[in-house]
Amino acid sequence: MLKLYHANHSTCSQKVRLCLAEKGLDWESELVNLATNEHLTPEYLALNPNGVVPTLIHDGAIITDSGVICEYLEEVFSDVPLLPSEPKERAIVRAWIRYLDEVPTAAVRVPSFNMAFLPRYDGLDDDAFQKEQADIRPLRKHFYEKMGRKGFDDNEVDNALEQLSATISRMEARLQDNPWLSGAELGLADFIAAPLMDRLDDLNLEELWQKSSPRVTDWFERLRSRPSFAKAFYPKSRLSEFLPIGDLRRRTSP
Ligand SMILES: N[C@@H](CCC(=O)N[C@@H](CS)C(=O)NCC(=O)O)C(=O)O
Repeated sequence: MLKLYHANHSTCSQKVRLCLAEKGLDWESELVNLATNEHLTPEYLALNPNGVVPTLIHDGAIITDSGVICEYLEEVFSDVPLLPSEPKERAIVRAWIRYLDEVPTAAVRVPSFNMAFLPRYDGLDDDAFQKEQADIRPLRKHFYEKMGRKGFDDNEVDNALEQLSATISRMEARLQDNPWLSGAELGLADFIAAPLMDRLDDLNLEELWQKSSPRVTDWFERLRSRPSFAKAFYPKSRLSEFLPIGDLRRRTSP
């Protein structure tokens, strides 16, 4: 009934896997190999024209975009609610979801690529990188061009760190009066934020919150101890389990 096209280590896939686990839903796994660009094949692009994971298939309907998928699951499988019942509270959670998508989800890609994914492009010259990696991506061509095969420059890294720190400050403030980002009850905003924090932790960037943001530290511990976390982050879901973690700053060697 539910089939998820996803990648083990993809933070957007992890968001959906957390929601599925919290709701206690069974689903069929269809792994998509991002390293070999399986997400850019005509077959996959027919499902998701953006050429990204995840994609959910439910009773033959194709649902794309992790935030949309989580909200869809919430509407269809409402037995375990992950959004508050009160419309004004729901609006606050939805604003968090949009913010998390727009700011930290984008920012976290900069350290992820610089520190873990870059070796994928070893052996390509600039021309091959442009043709074989950048030009083929419907959504991320300019992102790949900006990164290049050597990684994001210091200015991009600094901008990303600034956005991630701003997110953590905003989370710390929200958690001052609420046990969860979603408010009084745990919910979608928490499950959408958690994989980003897990990625930063995996890249050894936990100093972004560990000393400065005690509420965020405590929130993350509480979330991580939930059974849904172990279900969504099964072995090989973290980059450091199968890729060497390199420097945050751009490589200077060719
Ligand atoms: N807004 C989309 C973004 C999905 C996305 O960027 N997925 C990444 C993995 S986390 C991906 O498929 N990247 C493929 C690529 O870089 O070509 C969503 O939330 O589903």
